Amino acid sequence: MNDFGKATAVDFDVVVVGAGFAGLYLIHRLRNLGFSVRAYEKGSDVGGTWYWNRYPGARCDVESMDYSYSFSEELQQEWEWSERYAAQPEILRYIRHVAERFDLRRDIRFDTRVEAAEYDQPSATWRVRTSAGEQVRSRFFVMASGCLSSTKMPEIPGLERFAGPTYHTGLWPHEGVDFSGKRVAVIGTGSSAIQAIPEIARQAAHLHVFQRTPNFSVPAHNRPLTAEEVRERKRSYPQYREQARHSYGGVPVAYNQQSALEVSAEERERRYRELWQRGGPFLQRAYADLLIDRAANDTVVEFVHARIGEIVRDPRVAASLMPKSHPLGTKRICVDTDYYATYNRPNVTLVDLSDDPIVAVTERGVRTLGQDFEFDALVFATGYDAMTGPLLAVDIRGIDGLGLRDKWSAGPRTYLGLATAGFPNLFMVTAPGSPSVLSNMIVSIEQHVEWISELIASARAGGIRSIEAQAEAEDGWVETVNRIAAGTLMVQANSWYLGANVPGKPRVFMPFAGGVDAYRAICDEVAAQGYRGFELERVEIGEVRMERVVG
Ligand code: N01
Repeated sequence: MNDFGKATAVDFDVVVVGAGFAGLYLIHRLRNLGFSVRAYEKGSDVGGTWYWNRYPGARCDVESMDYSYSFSEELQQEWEWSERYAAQPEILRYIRHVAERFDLRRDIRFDTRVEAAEYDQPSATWRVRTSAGEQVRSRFFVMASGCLSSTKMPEIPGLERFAGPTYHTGLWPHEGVDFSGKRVAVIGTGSSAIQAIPEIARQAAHLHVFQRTPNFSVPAHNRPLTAEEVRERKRSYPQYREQARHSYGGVPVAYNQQSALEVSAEERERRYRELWQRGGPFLQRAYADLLIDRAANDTVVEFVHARIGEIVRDPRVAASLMPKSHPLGTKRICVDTDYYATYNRPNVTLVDLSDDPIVAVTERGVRTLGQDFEFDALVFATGYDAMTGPLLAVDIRGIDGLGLRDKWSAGPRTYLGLATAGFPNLFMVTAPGSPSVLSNMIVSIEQHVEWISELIASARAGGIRSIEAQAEAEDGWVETVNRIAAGTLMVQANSWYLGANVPGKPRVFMPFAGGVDAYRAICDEVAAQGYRGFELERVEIGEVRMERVVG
């Protein structure tokens, strides 16, 4: 235990919420720095999102050799990814391997939720209460609870009336589900649905897909990795990872600096086809202005509409599948295997809800304004209360009992997406105000964990017992995040980036859209300037002296 300058005794230096990619790396890093850590995890094992999301077809849309930790050269050399895009079981095996390799489970309490955490100002410690009735005190409290871990059911009357089984993609039964011979409905057409639909269609007697808003999806072109590819990437990993850390989205790709409008229609078509053939989410980065200029974006929208028209045989179904209400890339682009082609199957029906919305779930199925449907099983692929949901699920109280839920009632406010004024010694990994969901999560997680651990280590070295974001620094950061988002088309879509999928949620663009490279540079500069924008409280023998570091 570290005394942080004659401070009150604590049970742990740091309490961490979550044992996914972020929580595990925090345990490892903090432990290596000599801190005592306790993590709490609501699941029965490690894995976070990959522990819960076991729906058929669940797969990462970032390539496996990018979507993996870089902090240990031995780890990245010894682990063998089998496919270009890893499926959920393989990612979960990887996370378990990491937990075992670094002996991380001994600091985790599974099947335990953190219900409340309260800051005690006189002692500058956090009192944390869990669902197991445990109360512990720690100097620091770190939320590593993920961005997409609070599942959301739709606001449809009668949900409880359906007589058959219902599933949410984000809470899938561990034993799997056999849909053979069943009449199944999938509600929703986001990333989860787009992966699950082709798999469920292969099994079910009949599948109805209820679509409120079509999404843009690009083929993954997933395939096994060749031994040569793996060898080559492993050989160049140190440089490759460094490039990833200094890229826009956490994956090193060469971005085209041209405008889509300054090249000929033939050249554009060639480039879009090349990226479509390559597969994966990079179509939205084909030209520099796709996410900032509607006319430029229209060119890529037209390209995708044409591909949908080519793949889907029934022109009416194809037309329904063509997104028209938002520019490409302003909602998370989907990456699929056989999604559009699935609608050519005789056992698949698309129900376009745009002018015939769902009005109720009934005992036997789903009722729209115009029709009643009967099913044996319902699958809700209706998403998450993203980013703020997992943070606000815990009753977090800062100075003078201020609730985070109250402080954020008009939308999340953070400094660097890492801390929030009024809540000293609380840190958040990949929270609103950081690149998080707009980036390769693992790159962002590593950067956050390293930054937070270094801050905690320097607090110990300097006898600092509390660290709090200053309100003015936070105001400035919120303004920066908003300004960058407002310069893009991303604020035009009703996306979960803006909280638009949760009725009543304040419409605030949550992630930092300036890129991981720029973000990292800002975080590094803040640290180099003695943690500019944070207020540090140093304990001197027999007295408490406030030290302000003003940026
Ligand atoms: O959730 P979503 P998701 N009636 O919110 C519909 C990540 N992820 O779980 O658009 C009818 O995107 C809703 O319709 P609408 C990724 O970041 C990654 O699919 O609101 N429909 C929408 O179609 C992703 O973006 C991977 O009109 C209703 C759907 O439900 C994020 O997770 C895989 C409805 C929800 O889509 C979330 O994806 C999976 C209602 N009442 C997920 N309510 C990969 O790495 C909601 N909907 C590949």
